[in-house]
Amino acid sequence: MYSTDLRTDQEKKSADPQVLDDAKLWDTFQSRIDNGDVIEAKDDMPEKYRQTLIRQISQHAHSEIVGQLPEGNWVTRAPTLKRKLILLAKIQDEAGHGLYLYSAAETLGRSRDDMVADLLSGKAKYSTIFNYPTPTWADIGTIGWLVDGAAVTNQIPLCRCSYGPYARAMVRVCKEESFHQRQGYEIVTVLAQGTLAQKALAQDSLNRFWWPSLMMFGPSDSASTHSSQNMKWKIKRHSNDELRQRFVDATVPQAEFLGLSIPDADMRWNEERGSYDHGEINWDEFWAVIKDGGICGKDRIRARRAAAKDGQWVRAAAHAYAQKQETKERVA
Ligand code: FAQ
Repeated sequence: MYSTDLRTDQEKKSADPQVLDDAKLWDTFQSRIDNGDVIEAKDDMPEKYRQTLIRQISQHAHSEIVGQLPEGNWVTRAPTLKRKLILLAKIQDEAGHGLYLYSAAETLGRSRDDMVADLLSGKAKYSTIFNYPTPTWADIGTIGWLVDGAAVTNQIPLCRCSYGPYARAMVRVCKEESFHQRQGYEIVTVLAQGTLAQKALAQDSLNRFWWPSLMMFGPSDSASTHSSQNMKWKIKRHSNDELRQRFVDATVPQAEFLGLSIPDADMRWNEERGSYDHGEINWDEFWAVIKDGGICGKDRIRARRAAAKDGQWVRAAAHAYAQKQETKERVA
């Protein structure tokens, strides 16, 4: 795996996976998947499998990177030094997740520079959740509790994804996201058990983040374009609606324990299904945030463009250093 694209042309060439397009080879590939084989970077794979992984892994990486911004908004205003340290460490973890994920995607033959260029040009997607604002400290608790909670529900099955480099990256990511979820729930617990004003802050944040968190699992199964093929390839192990339901069932009792109300008048326990029924998600809002960036989309991209520009000299220095080392090694 490569953390930055510092490979020589020869190395890049040898890392390119073989592409499978012939029908017979597709069958062979599918048999490997059905057998539970793990696909590695240099294995033969259908071009569509490779492209779909680049799409999903790079979107996931962009989400981790853009996902630092709503929380970064609170680093200078965290209520105590301890909270500031925890928040800084969490944000740093998200940067690390982005790094593993870009590295995993690079094993499929797309450079990190190209993936980042797609993000900065607005071509690539990232999770809609990060286009919602974080105006109060309670939002930092809610992001940990709900956003990391939804992320970990979605990502635990990805630890068994058929593509090895992605699956392995997910193991560590999930451990860290679980910890993030608990730190967020602890922030919300302190607020919910605090003064009436603090509890109101926690409730207001839950009201704003509940529905966008449910949207993190993607469109309903009937509208999901990739689910069926991706489940066949064992990239996805469960459908969007299955994972969303799992998240709802785990989270509603957590809200009840805190004395907070889920902002859904139709939420009720369904004895027969052994699950909660929930109200209809506003899919118009979901697609509008994807298309237009919602409240914060323009700011998020502006911030990432500024970071790319300000960090250009660091990348140039790293390249120059790598080239110098390579020349030294060739001479030695
Ligand atoms: N936002 O056919 P499907 C995190 C797009 S990480 C934007 O169902 P698929 C950590 C989808 O790309 C959060 N777009 O797609 C953190 C597709 O568009 P395309 C990110 C979305 O891939 C926490 C179209 O809709 N996690 O939170 C969204 O089978 C706290 C049709 O959808 C991952 O990326 C959305 N919510 O299933 C960081 C996990 N949903 O490409 C900081 C890995 C769908 O055809 C702080 N990804 N779309 O133009 C996945 O599991 C899947 O890609 C899904 C979507 C489940 C997200």
